[in-house]
Amino acid sequence: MRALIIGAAGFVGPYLAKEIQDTLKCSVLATVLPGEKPEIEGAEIRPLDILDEQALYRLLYEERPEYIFHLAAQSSVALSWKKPGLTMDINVKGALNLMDAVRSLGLKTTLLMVGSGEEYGRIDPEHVPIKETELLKPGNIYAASKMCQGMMGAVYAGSYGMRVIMTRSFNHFGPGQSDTFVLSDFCKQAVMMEKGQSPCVFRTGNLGSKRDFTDVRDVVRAYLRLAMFGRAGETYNVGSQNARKISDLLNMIIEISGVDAVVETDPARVRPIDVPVIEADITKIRTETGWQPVIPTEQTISDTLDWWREKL
Ligand code: A2R
Repeated sequence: MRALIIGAAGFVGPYLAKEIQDTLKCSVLATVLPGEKPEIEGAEIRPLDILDEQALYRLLYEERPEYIFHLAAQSSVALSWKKPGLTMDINVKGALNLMDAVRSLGLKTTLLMVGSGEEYGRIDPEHVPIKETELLKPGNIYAASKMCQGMMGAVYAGSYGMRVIMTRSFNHFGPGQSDTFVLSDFCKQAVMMEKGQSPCVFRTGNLGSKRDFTDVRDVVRAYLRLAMFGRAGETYNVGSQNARKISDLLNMIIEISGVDAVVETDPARVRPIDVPVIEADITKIRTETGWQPVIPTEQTISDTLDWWREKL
């Protein structure tokens, strides 16, 4: 048996590769963008740009994987404001290329398409925690691109009988995440202060919004449960169902790291439109697959701080 991870050089890929090996006990083929050189333990690595339709088709023709996990994306909301065309190309056209290659080859594959909690956009506070049946009102280009991916996944599953399963993954974090994501950025800033590499000032964006954060190691366990037990054509929230204010999480980071610092707003970190509360209702994934997150936020913060301590 063979599992394929597309876009494995990012944050989630190495964790997912390990989880697949532990759970499915099968070999993992991991694609990375040409030029990327990640360390992915136990996985065979191949270069692939998902916008190269022929290369994608050739890879699937040769490998015929039983499972495909689609992670490749332009995954930054901030960058999606600056590069909307690129975001749409990678997240929409890339996803379409993948599903259509699977269709045209007639592969009997389970295809997990990773979407985002951002797809829900501005939610009426009375509708929080958000169920999968909620109307999607994406508030940024990244969210719109992921919504398109999910809609295409439902069409491919419904019209061609393909086993396509979609996630709406809420914020995840942990060791190894880029500092373009808020909690990793705060952890990095704390460690720079510890090491005397920067003044004791946290530079922050919108601290008032509430977000639903899950440890990346819990997130990849959810992806495996969904690949094994999810229903074709269905979309599942992956989150904690426990939204927390970014300011509270910053305070937790300050407390765990022990740095003595002041907090200042940095206009460059403030998003043009921010959604006040995002929180997942995870009843569907919990009842259908038995998954729920188990790693406490304090643990994730502590591990992420340690990771930055080693890296910086
Ligand atoms: O943008 P880069 O250089 O970091 O490369 C990303 C890669 N990627 C691509 N892979 C193949 N063909 C492309 N045209 C292409 N463009 C970008 O996908 C990166 O190595 C990988 C995605 O990893 P991250 O951005 O670190 O996302 P993460 O946190 O691993 O999340 C996985 C999925 C994404 O679909 C997110 O939108 C979603 O979970 O939350």
